[in-house]
Amino acid sequence: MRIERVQLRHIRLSLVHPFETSFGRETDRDIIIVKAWADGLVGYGESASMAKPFYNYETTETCWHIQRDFLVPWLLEREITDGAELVRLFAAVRGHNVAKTGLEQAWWDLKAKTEGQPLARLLGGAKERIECGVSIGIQESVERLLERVGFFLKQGYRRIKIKIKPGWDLDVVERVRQTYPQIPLMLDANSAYTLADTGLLKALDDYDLMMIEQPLRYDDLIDHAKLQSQIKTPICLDESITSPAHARWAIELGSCSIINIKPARVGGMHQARRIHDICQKHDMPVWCGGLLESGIGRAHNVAICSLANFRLPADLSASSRYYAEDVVLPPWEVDSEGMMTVPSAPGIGVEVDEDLMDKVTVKEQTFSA
Ligand code: OSB
Ligand code: MG
Repeated sequence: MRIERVQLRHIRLSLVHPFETSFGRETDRDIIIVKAWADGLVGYGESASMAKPFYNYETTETCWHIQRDFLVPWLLEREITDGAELVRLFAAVRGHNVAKTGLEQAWWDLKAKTEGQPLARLLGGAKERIECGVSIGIQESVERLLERVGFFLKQGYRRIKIKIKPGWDLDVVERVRQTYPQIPLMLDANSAYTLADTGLLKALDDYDLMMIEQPLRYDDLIDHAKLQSQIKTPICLDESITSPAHARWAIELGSCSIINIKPARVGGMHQARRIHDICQKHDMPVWCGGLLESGIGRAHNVAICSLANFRLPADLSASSRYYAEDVVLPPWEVDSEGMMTVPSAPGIGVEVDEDLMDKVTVKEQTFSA
């Protein structure tokens, strides 16, 4: 397949609720939607960038720069026949995985549409429905958090994830467990702790947590291994796993018991699938995290979730949980059993609302071969 034309669009969507983590508070999302043309078909991908370099070092601006000045010209120069080839082509740029992902996903959507197959099936996924969880940011009070938890449970979500940080941790978990003794519950620290906090992290063992996500440094594998040997709660890595090699290192070192795979963090669908395969071989469960994607990035996340070793509920919530209006039609829904349906139409399986896209566009540029 030869991509003839690529359009980058920086769009801005307002979040229905501000999203607060240990690294800051977001009120809107600045992301880049990639549209690519080949053989009369159109494919879409998403660079789920952040405006600020706090989750990782990329920003919407760095994504634009890396795409415009390096990745797009390379992509338009040649025919790409498989996903591995595209990863190799982009490998000359070190890192910048979020920038790579938008283009890589647009290629995968086009490839699936060319073959008349749903993307999930092209990737080798068999599941028809995906288990959904919800990630709840830091709130202004514990009462408000309990209310939010109740609200999402009533909608059917199968697992609750709570963001923590020093000062918003043990007491909060205690209160949530008092109110909801049985729910599948997990925490995400986004790197807010160090080994000096081992005592506090050990105390969390009493709360029957499914896992604690990324307690220590964003780039660490060694201290996480030391911590995992001292606590019972399974450690799940997010930020630390940016490539298949990192997944292998984490498994060899014992840095975690579970891996959160976000296509955007690892450079796209091919790398996400490789990490899935490595973990599957070592019997390590994975699940799909999110970066508050628009409906386009969410479609790619749904497709990857259909692979067998995605064994735990995803951070995949309904469009309305994030945005008043999503850029896809139909919007993503979660049913009363907390499940999302994998689309059966070719490619990502949802239409893009181009009128809405026009309304939320901050900047756009089109490139031709
Ligand atoms: O650490 O998983 C994270 C959102 C932005 C940045 C980092 C994270 C998150 C989430 C939200 O937890 C997951 C979602 O998209 O629902
Ligand atoms: Mg996380």
